[in-house]
Amino acid sequence: MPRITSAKVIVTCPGRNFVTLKIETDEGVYGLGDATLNGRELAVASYLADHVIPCLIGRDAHRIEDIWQYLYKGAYWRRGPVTMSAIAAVDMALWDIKGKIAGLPLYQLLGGACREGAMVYGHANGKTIEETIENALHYQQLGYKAIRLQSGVPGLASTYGVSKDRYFYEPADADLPTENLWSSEKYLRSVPPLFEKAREALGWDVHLLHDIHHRLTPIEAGRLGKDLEPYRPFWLEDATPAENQANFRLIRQHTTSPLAVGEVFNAIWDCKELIEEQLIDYIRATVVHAGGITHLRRIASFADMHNVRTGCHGATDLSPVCMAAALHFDLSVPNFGVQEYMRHTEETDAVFPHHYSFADGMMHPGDAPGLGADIDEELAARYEYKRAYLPVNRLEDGSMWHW
Ligand code: KDG
Ligand code: MG
Repeated sequence: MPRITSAKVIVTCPGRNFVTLKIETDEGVYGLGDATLNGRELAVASYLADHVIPCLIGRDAHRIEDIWQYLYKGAYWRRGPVTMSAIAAVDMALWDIKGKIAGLPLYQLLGGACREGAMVYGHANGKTIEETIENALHYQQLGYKAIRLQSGVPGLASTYGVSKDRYFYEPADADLPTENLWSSEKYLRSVPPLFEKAREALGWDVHLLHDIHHRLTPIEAGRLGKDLEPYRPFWLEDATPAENQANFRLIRQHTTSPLAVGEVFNAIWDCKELIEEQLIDYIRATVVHAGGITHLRRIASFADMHNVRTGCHGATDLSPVCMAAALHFDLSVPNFGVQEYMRHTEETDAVFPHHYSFADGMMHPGDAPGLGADIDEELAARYEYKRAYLPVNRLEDGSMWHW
């Protein structure tokens, strides 16, 4: 039995902050887990170092489900992004250890591959529709079969998803939250022409996606969904905040555009009605923010019963360790839909060497034992934590809005 002898939290900032858990065993095998929670990194680092690691020492690293239940039920205080990201990091690291000891890539332990690779979507964006389409054509040339389109909104100085750097979008951009101005009316006028022109330029053999980033009311989202129906979007993401899951009932009544939601979800309870009532088509929960491989598989099985497919969040704030875990998950779940792939910078990839690869619009986690992702601790130590916040939104009258 591999006993956990020590564990530590590594915080590094190769261009952006990442929190990584490393668990060591008496068999000389270690495992890694991503614990990054964008803009709240140190809260998870402390939760792990101060409250979780002391409970891990001496435990049998093979007892993944039992340790998951221990950390979830045993804390008394359940759910929430901090708790669930910490549990996720432990879970990922334990699966990594199990895979390494078995000498098998994680997807083999999860039942083996049900597909040759995971279809990923890339991010095309630009200040204008023309720029976005030019960027999308580039992704199409690279072989992407699915492309997310985000464009600047005329009359608004900035908006979610439109990057200063065309290929690497980093929203957590300042030491204190940047204040942005938002107008749903202006935004709603800007999206249908983007999709119309994108279909003209890119044709119909590519999936087109769009992220609303929680900014519309349900009835506005219903209207946008209807307006976009002629262009057959693959999905509309995070149409409205989902704390009240009934919001999606209203959207569903008005449009057949497929709906995706859940990158901020932490537990199966966050999507119980959404899935049970078939109010969504894709669930976006991720390995790192939704309790690890163990819990995400539970969500995926529940979703499968209700014709909901997976579409894991894969922005740059999810480290390459999480990306590797997501790809093993994607390869092994029957109801996989698509995987987001925002690409990390070279600096980040150097700190986290990994075995996953991209070819022809698909990704594969590789066949190295465990997750197939590592951390270069010496290099990581050169990048000190740098406080960085996500922006906030205000409406034109000054009141706070969803970012
Ligand atoms: O940390 C927040 C980002 O991951 C998020 O804004 C990115 O919405 C996002 C997406 O779909 O990638
Ligand atoms: Mg999103």
